[in-house]
Amino acid sequence: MINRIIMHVDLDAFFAAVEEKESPELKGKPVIVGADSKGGAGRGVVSTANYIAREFGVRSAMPISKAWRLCPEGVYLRPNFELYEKVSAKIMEILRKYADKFEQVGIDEAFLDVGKRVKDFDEAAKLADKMKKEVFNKEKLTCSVGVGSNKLIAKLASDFRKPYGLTVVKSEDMRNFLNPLPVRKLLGVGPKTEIKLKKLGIKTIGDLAKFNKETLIKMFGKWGAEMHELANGIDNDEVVEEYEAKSVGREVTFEEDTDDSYIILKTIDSLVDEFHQEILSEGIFFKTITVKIRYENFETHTHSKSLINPTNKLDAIKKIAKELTLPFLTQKRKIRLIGVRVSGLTFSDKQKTLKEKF
Ligand code: TTP
Ligand code: MG
Repeated sequence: MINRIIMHVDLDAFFAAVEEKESPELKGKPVIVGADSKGGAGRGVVSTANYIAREFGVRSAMPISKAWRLCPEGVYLRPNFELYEKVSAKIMEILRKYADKFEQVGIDEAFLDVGKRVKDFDEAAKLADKMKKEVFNKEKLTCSVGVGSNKLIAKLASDFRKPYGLTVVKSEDMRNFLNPLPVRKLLGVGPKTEIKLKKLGIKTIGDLAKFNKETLIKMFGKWGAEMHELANGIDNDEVVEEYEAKSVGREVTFEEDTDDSYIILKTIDSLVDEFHQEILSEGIFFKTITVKIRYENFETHTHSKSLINPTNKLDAIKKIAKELTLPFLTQKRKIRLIGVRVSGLTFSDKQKTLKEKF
């Protein structure tokens, strides 16, 4: 895991930026996308706000009624997810060309491993700049890019300067970059952990990095050790193609977001039934099963399991797909999309002979 060069790209005020691009009359105004504001009486939350609305203090996940109090002159819009998904797909297509390995992690963000196509961070910076400009020229949207030696640093870097920022953190600058950042910036450190850490006198990532690891383990268990590693800039997580090129599968967006385990598990069965026929008729055997889950806020996760011996069995896919899904169901969060895919494909002997003949 040496000398990696990873980029993280994140679009600026994504939903609001797409709305502004569609309706030029919004330019220069505060734009808030989210639940129905109902003149201040609306329930539900803000999905996102453009940078002008953020100057009024409006933020993602804030109650829409509070946003209204802070910014009554704002333009309030309901989200148009289909449109955002279309625009996202176009942008991802552009970004993908810049990567050796590409992993989309949300509707507006992706990791790129560029270690094979650039020789150092300076070249990576030039590549990132070119990429940002291509996105802007073709889609009229701005993104911010972070470059670092792993995913952790790249993500923190893309968040560091926004909008339309480019932050490159060379390995030798990593410590100075991380030290002053608040612990909340680390993935997994939520409000509760933040309070516990504060009681230990830990406010910044630098404080956490030099704190005694054993004490953290005593307090937080395995997560304590992981947190300490992150604070020290250690992250070996690789950029993985969401699905390998050679794969078979299906995904579906629910008509209505759901946290109903019965519906979700039934959907897995029917998705697998759909593509299993293809597996049999094409004589495919596979090793890896991947489940993809997208929550209502578009946060997307994939979980995979690889078998030692390739199989083509219907029951095996269903069983493993459900095992991989269960941890997502215990969270009682509404799910928007679910997908199941098999990869690491091999073909049966019959198929091989056919291939050799033609
Ligand atoms: P983010 O990238 O977190 O936010 P953003 O793109 O709006 O703004 P930034 O410039 O800070 O990156 O999320 C991407 C989109 O996901 C966002 O436009 C709307 C949606 N979203 C929600 O619906 N709810 C949320 O709580 C968050 C954080 C995002
Ligand atoms: Mg964004």
